[in-house]
Amino acid sequence: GNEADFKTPDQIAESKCVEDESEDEEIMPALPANLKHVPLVFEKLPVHETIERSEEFYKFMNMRRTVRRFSDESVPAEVIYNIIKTAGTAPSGAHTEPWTYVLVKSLEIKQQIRQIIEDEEEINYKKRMGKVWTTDLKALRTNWIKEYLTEAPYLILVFKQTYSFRDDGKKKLHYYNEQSVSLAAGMLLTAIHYAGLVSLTSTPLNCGPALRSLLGRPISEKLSLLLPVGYPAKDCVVPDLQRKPLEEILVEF
Ligand code: IYR
Repeated sequence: GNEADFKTPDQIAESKCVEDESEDEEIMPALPANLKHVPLVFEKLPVHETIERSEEFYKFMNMRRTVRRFSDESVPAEVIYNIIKTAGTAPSGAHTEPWTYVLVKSLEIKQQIRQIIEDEEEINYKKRMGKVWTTDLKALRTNWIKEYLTEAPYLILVFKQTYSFRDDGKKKLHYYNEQSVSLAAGMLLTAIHYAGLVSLTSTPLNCGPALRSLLGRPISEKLSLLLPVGYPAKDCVVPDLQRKPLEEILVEF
């Protein structure tokens, strides 16, 4: 995610202005203009229940930890499908749903992914990241050896669709695709945790194009995240990190 690919709808409209005006054809909306609006399905909770739920959910979410050592114990595929369906409920710009989840269960593909990532990460750690970055990371005890890429029963690769094509072959713009995919990834992590599984939010540096080709994804898609999903290894440890208290993350007026 960089600032450079962030454009407001106005900026996108402006950059397309010239071609749109010269083409004297009718603009087809991405969603039907006569799309029906239906009553919201909403159940109002008693306020005490809202308070209880918010507190319980916070306590539950505060137990989520990033895990780097996985067991090879299998997980039913339907669990992963439900998790990915949950991610698919995220809001998106103009309901473009700009995400593709590539699910890898095949050991052979996992090994190829691991090879690509370890080769790049070795260069990252030794050359690209630099002294400050590697020093900042020391406490997390990470390195370029990524056993989880072949140990975890599943890898989910989250691709951000920067655009797609409509049925009529015209390019479909994916507004706010960066934010939409990030929101969906948060819901994915939440669903993984709620299902009783663990994950690691990895962002393999410099591996996007090679992984995209390996998995046969189009050029319009960029790799956002790679998440191993499964159970933690028996002797798994996590760094004893503390989260910022509310006072440090909240500013109220
Ligand atoms: N991508 C590398 C390095 C890394 C970077 C950050 I920032 C982390 O929070 C953790 C790791 C890796 O996966 O090892």
